Amino acid sequence: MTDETLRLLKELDRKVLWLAAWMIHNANHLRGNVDGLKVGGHQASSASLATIMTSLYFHVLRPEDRVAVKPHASPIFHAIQYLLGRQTVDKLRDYRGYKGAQSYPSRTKDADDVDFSTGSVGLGVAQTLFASLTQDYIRAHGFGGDRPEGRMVALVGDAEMDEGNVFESMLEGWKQGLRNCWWIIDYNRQSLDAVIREGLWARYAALFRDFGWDVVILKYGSLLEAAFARPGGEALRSWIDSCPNQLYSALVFQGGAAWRKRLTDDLGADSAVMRLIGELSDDALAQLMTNLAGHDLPTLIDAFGRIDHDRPTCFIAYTVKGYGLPFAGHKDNHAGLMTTAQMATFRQAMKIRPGHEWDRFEGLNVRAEDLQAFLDRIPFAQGGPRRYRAARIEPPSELKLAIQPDMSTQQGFGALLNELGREASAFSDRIVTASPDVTMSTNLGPWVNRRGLFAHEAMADTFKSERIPSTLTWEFSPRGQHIELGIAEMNLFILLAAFGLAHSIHGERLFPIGTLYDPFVERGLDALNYACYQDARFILAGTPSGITLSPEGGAHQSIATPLIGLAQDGLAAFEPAFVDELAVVLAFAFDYIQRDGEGEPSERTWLRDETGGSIYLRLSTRPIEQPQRAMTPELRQGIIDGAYWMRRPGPNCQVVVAYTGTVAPEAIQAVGLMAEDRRDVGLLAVTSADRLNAGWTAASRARERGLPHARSHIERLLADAPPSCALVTVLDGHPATLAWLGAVAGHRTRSLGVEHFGQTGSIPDLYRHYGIDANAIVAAAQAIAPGRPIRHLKAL
Ligand SMILES: Cc1ncc(C[n+]2csc(CCOP(=O)(O)OP(=O)(O)O)c2C)c(N)n1
Ligand SMILES: [Mg+2]
Repeated sequence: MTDETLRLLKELDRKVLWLAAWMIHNANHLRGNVDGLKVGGHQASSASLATIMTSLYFHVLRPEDRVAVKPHASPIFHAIQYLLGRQTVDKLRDYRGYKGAQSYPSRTKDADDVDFSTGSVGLGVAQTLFASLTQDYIRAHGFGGDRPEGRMVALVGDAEMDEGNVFESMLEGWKQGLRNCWWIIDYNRQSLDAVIREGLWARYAALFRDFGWDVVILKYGSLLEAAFARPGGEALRSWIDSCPNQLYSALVFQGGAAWRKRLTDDLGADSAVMRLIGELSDDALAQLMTNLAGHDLPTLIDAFGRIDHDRPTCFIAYTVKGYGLPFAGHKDNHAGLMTTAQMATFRQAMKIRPGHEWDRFEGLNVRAEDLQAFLDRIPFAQGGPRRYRAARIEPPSELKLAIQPDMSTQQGFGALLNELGREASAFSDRIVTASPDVTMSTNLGPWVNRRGLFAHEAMADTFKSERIPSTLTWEFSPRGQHIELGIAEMNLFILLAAFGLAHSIHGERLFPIGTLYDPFVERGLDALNYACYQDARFILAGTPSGITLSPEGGAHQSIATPLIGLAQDGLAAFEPAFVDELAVVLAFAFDYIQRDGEGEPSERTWLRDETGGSIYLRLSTRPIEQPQRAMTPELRQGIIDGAYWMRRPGPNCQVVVAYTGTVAPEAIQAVGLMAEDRRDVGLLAVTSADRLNAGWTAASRARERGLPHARSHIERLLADAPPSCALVTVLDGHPATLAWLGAVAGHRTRSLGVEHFGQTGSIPDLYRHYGIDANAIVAAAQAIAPGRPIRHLKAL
């Protein structure tokens, strides 16, 4: 690096710090005074990463690299993009406001090319690891062409390292032969609440080395290193090395005079040290003592430049939280905001004239043309758009399958994938499956037997070569299409986020399918939410589910997941009862996850189907009798839209039973039992409470906004049921999932489902115990649809 480059980078470093601080100040003190928008901190957290990010974006990063920025360094990220001409001043002015630059970097909501969203700490870190795996997968399958390999970089807060998912991902990275991944830990020794424990860096270093990472410790900057080389320097170094984090932070906050007093108290007898610090003014002494590597451009650039291998690398970079700002080092500085008076002093130091706060080159000791020419030349700015678009890959319009008389949806799912694995096609070659140690027990076995497991290096199945009979071939190769994961469900969801963004981040479309036991959706829920927030595209199968998994035991039952399916944005949830429905839904899913239109909601369903999203299938291991029927276009459409009449209610209908999923036999049986005593009973098959609800909500809103004819699918269906009839809903899940159906057309409603769980037993035992069997459905109908006693209702 030339002196001129260093000079320009130093200017940029100051500028980035200024802009970030001003954005926050503007949002809080200026705009906040007008619109009452009081914001939290971020100034201190941002300042601690300013120099590291300056060195990366303006010098080290190449166009193919991708970065997850620590959530609270969002202002620094936006300031850098602004200087690069990739962010508008209006968005900076509206930082944290409506449609302004986001508080935490967001792929979907920010306009300045965020690579990975962050916010829920720990997830973005792991995402870089799985993005690197995605990159390797794409190359190994020969999809990526000759696109250069990028490094997947995470800027990690030291307190983020407390999140278990970070360690879970490291273990997985080790198993998968992780490459091209850099994690830079912002070791400011402060979390949100306090100063962290002593010596954590050594724990981290040992851990990373154990997992095969290169570890680079960046402790002191060039000023301190130069001082250490002078007489008295060694004593100074050992004093800092043994200085507790709390004391160091306190002295940083107190400044030069406090440093001098403390050093004189401790090292006063050492005349060389006293001479060394005696030469310095208080300000210069404070500058020296806080010259940690994370704030020293030459040290950082040298360290990053030395990495000449593709092994995963962890940099532990010592920093000061709030560096360069008045509350630097103070343990309470997380939400710290500079006062107007402090800002005025800072402005002066930065040479910013009032009214010119947002000017890109204001206050710099360099000519605007020179800086612009430099910015135009930096490696990061040389590539084209950072977001790719991958062409749509035509999925089969129909998935064919020989349906047996009795089948479970989980069996059907395995069989459908088996069919897809049978023949190579441009489509099926892009499917990639993953499962956290439940590949077999979620029925992915036949698919894996056909397509094999993915690994950098081929590895044979010894059981096979030893001719030991086994139903599963466990053979790894770079062409394999299944990724074996350890049990950690968070890893599954972060993997789905990474593979599900392959079209946008790596320019290659993949169809990721993840399977897990349904209750463990909750184990990975934040990561699932994170994947959806980034608009990753994948298919998730939760199976088995509910209390229907019966003897598997109470600990494995899932009650709340249908509500998760209903509420999770970006995820269309289906719970088919029959395998022919599942085949329709899966074919739709392969299309839906590729959509990225912007259009208006459909006039037919009021669903925002053009935008697409991910798909969640809640499946079951319970074999049930399959209907013998032809798949008509109308039935197909109903399944996709979320419901269809299994038995249309007659004009004098007194009761409608609406069911979801594997309790179909109970619902069908209940309708039969009531037939003699209630007229024209209707049976509504609900394949997606989520899509029905979304359409209904959107159509209601459309009417309120002046489109009186807007009608959703469920409104049209329930128009067939007379207002006087009663509605009984039932599913193996929380009853609230379908309870809202009563509000659609004002039907009296009783909702059956599972609110308490934990009991082991057979399916009949449990359905009776929790009140979702045929008898319970009939009893509910009798209670809310008065009439003569229903003869077949057994005394409960
Ligand atoms: C999962 C999650 N839990 C809690 C928070 C709230 N939170 C935001 S930042 C933070 C800690 C910040 O410490 P660190 O990562 O060291 O960053 P620093 O502020 O020191 O730069 C916490 C607890 C969060 N964003 N995400
Ligand atoms: Mg910290």
